[in-house]
Amino acid sequence: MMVEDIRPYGDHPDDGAVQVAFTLPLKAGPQAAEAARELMRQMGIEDAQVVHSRDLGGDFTFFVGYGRCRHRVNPGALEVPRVDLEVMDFRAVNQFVRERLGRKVLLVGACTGTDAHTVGLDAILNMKGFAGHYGLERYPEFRVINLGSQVPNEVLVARAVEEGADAVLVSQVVTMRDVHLGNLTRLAELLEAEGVRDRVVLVCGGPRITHDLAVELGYDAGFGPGTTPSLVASYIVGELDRRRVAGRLGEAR
Ligand code: B12
Repeated sequence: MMVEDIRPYGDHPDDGAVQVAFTLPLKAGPQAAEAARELMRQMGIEDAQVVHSRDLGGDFTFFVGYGRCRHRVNPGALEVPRVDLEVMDFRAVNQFVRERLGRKVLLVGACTGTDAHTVGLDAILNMKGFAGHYGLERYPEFRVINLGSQVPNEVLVARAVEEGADAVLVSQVVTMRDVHLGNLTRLAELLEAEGVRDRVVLVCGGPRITHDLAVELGYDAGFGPGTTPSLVASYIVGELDRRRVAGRLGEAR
């Protein structure tokens, strides 16, 4: 179905109904509420109403607003940055590794820097998996080393080098003050400095990670919300195979 120029849906189709939430650096009161409404109007929201506000103390007020969004979007005209591949299931990935790579694949993962949010990385790596997909530890053709939380980049790189990792998987959930950008960049640079960047498939993930951002930071791929272990497994083994084939072609020349 070709969808064009849609608006949000609330009460009835195309009514544009939206809810927004934000905090203003203002003392709670009528002046602050009017500032919130004006801001919503400037966002393109008509019939802007403040339906909830709370004094956060320290001259900050939190607002929830409702209104009708004037803007429209044509989803068909958008280019979606993502890892584009055919996702194989558990059985197919293991078979692919046996037939195409002929050896076990070694994965080293960590939440790096100060980040202690392990749930996302564990969803991908832990045996029990996520959203009905087995985690990568369950794959007989993978060996997984999960270093856990708050791992310094240096420790992750040292372990990846020591073990001869095929892939390094990094999770970054906290993005306050763009801490993830510095962390991820330093890891890529460190692998480069150790001369192993080209020898590993380097992937990162987290709720605010996009594939485009990851590539921009020097990664092979980035995975955002809703990522399944099967997608990550399919990407890694596919990438290892592409590199294997490219290497073989190189030798033949
Ligand atoms: C649980 C949680 C915690 C737990 C973490 C426990 C643990 N062991 O992980 C605890 C209580 C410790 C915690 C602490 C903090 N938290 Co917290 N936390 C959350 C919460 C509620 C859920 C996160 C979660 O588990 N999501 C579920 C997983 C499955 O989703 P996911 O991480 O997106 O993972 C998926 C994908 O992103 C992807 N993925 C993720 N990683 C990777 C890695 C790879 C390699 C790949 C391929 C894919 C991948 O695949 C996963 C599956 O699809 C979120 C809010 C929210 N609702 O999201 C806040 C949140 C992340 N926390 C936040 C904050 C601020 C903190 C603290 C700083 C609070 C404080 N002031 O102390 C501390 C920081 C601690 C630290 N040093 O990191 C903020 C971050 C804001 C920001 N933008 O940076 C959030 C968004 C809450 C908020 N709205 O303010 N937190």
